[in-house]
Amino acid sequence: MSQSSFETISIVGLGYIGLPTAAVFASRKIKVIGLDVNQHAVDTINRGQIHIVEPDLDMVVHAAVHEGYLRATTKAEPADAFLIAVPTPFKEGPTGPHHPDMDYIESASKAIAPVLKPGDLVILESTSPVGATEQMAAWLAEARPDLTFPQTHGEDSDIRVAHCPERVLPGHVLRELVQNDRVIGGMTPKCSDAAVSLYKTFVQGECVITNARTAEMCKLTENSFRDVNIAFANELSIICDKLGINVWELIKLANRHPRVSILQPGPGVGGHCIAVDPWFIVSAAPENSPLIQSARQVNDEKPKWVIEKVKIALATYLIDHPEKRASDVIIGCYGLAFKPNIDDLRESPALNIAEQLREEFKDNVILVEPNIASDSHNGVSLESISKSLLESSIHVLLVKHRQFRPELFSSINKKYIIDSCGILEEST
Ligand code: SAJ
Repeated sequence: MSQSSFETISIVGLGYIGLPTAAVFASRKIKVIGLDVNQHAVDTINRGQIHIVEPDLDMVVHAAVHEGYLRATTKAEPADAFLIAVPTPFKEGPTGPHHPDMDYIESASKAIAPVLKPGDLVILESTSPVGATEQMAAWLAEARPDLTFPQTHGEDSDIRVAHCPERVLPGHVLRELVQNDRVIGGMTPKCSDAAVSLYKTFVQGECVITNARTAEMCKLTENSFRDVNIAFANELSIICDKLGINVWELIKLANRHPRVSILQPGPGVGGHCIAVDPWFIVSAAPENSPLIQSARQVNDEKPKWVIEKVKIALATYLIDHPEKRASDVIIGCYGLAFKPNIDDLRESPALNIAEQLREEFKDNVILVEPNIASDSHNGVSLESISKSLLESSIHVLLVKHRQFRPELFSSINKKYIIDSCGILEEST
């Protein structure tokens, strides 16, 4: 299939992945119809604006809408290729609380099924459990018995189906969409070829072909690898604290070995990917994934450890200042986002720690998040860095935002600083 076979592309799910992908296709002068259940998102996009935060995306969407290449709707319309980029969270299920939730993929499949026609390509981009692409194809086939699908008709099917997982890093989405290699898992070789020709309209990286199940597992493996590596760093940070060793220096030294590359400890692992995707492997093979499960546990428990450190620092402060009572002591929390230099609070361990501290110490906990424009979060006012430096006695460093320069904290006694993310280690 040549590039020109795709005159119209429909992107289903206009979130953190779908919207940038829609905008990039549209910037290549391909007609893109964005489909989303969220009327507010659809209206915002049709005004040429965006409802999510991602550098430079506003410009690209604005141009795409005003040049007439991108349009959003809540009702499916015919297209030559459909790209599904909806969330895959977890829910309570037979394997426990972390069972993959396929409801959004099912609704998306049922939404596009009525408008499919012979020759169309359907791609699942959402991070998915192994077998999800076959399941999606089964839902499509059930809804459209008049069309043939790869699971029954192989290379001769009317509809081609593939899994091509997204792998872009929030904050760098527009660059990574174009430059990253893509894993293309077609249900048949013809499905893969069709998907490659679609992505080649803008992907400069290599499009590497495999089958759908391997592509699904590949995406889960990438995020699990990162989770396990971060868990190792987090475990080391707790061990080093006990042994009086600076973990940041230790990791820097160990990483000088040509075959060692340890990631950085932090207050825990957040976001909607690394803390979720490993569970899709666990729920498929609970008996065979002790390492992946332990990593999840280590990372999920890190906030608790940070809170314990805050309480120890508070106790030390009160011993050092017998004239004060706990109710006099202000605790400053620096950073709420799930990682540095973004405003995204989803599954953020920093936010979780700050909220738990507020529950216990109420208004004595002040929050600083320079990346959030609003002056409050959930009714709690957000303070400036300078106010917190002035008023707080305990300083909890939670996110290594560029605004939290190490020298700001240089005159504060280290006993009263909990540096969970290595801000004080300039060159880490
Ligand atoms: N973190 C650490 N230490 C580190 C690196 C990260 O504690 O050394 C923490 C962060 O602070 C954050 C969490 O891990 O809380 C996740 O952040 P991240 O930057 O590692 O990843 P995400 O969730 O923003 O994006 C990941 C990426 N996956 C990989 O790098 C393997 C991205 O490429 C994927 O597309 C994305 O997940 C996704 O959508 O799945």
